[in-house]
Amino acid sequence: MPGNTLHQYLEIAPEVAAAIAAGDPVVALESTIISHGMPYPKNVQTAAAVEAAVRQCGALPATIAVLDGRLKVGLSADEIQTIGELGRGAVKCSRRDLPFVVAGNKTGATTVAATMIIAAMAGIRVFATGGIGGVHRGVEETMDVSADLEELARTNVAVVCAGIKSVLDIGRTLEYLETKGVPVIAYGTDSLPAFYVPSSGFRAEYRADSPAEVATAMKIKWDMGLDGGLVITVPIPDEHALNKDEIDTVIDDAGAEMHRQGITGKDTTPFLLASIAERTGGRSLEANIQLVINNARFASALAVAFSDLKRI
Ligand code: PSU
Ligand code: MN
Repeated sequence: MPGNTLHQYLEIAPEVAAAIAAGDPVVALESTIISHGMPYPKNVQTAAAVEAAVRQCGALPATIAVLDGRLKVGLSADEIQTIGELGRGAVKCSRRDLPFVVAGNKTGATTVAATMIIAAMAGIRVFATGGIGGVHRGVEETMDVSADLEELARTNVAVVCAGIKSVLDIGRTLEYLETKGVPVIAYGTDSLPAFYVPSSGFRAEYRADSPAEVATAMKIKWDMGLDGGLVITVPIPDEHALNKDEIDTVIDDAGAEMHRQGITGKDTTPFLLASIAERTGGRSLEANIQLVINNARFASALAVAFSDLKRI
């Protein structure tokens, strides 16, 4: 691929490149969750645990970031350590940021949107994370709609997450995804999961009970030329879930504090995650870690099923 203008900025780790070329299962992982989503050193430990879970489940992990201006697919342990130590010192890169971070030879962590872009460039179709961005509460005032949703509308990657977090406006996020033609699938449940809690109370439009079912829908969608992503929501395991009423109160308080401090734009999600972790004495962070590992396991099974389908 070198020489191709699209790919001259891309650097794929040899092990990952070989797996992609062979059609073997690969799972993309984002890096903003490491730099901005969790504190050091738990962020680095979690990233390692997530990669290990992917390998255990028969797929190859490919954590994605921008390092010194290079779009990197498949970070080494040292590179993950760098992103983890940088924390909020890394540029949080979404679609709009990529050209400038690359042009400036900077180091940036990729959001769901930017990770999807780079995964698709590399030929990876399955991506695991904790939560996606969405329509924020108070959108009538702020117009804060995550670029993740627009990316899901256009880029062919299946994103496995733990549902829509209630720091967001869940109903409006679902409306937006419907308008943009993005399927939202709940795994093994009829109710849409809501990140820290297994159920949001919103009905999921599509339910799947096996990775193969989701893989088939992915293949058919893209065979038909229906570009864009899919959101597969996996409920947090009961033993790691938080209490719904408690977390709702905490989220309300964190949101109110954010308004008092005048925090807006790309700082919103990191502020809310940190504030919620503080207000729950770290229990939300523990839940977050567990749900990401759980998502990575499902995503690996999905990557295996999708890879099997392509071989038929
Ligand atoms: N949700 C989480 N943890 C995270 C994020 C979202 O529970 O770390 C990160 C992801 O990288 C996501 C980004 O793509 O926040 C969304 O940011 P924004 O709302 O600024 O688009
Ligand atoms: Mn935003």
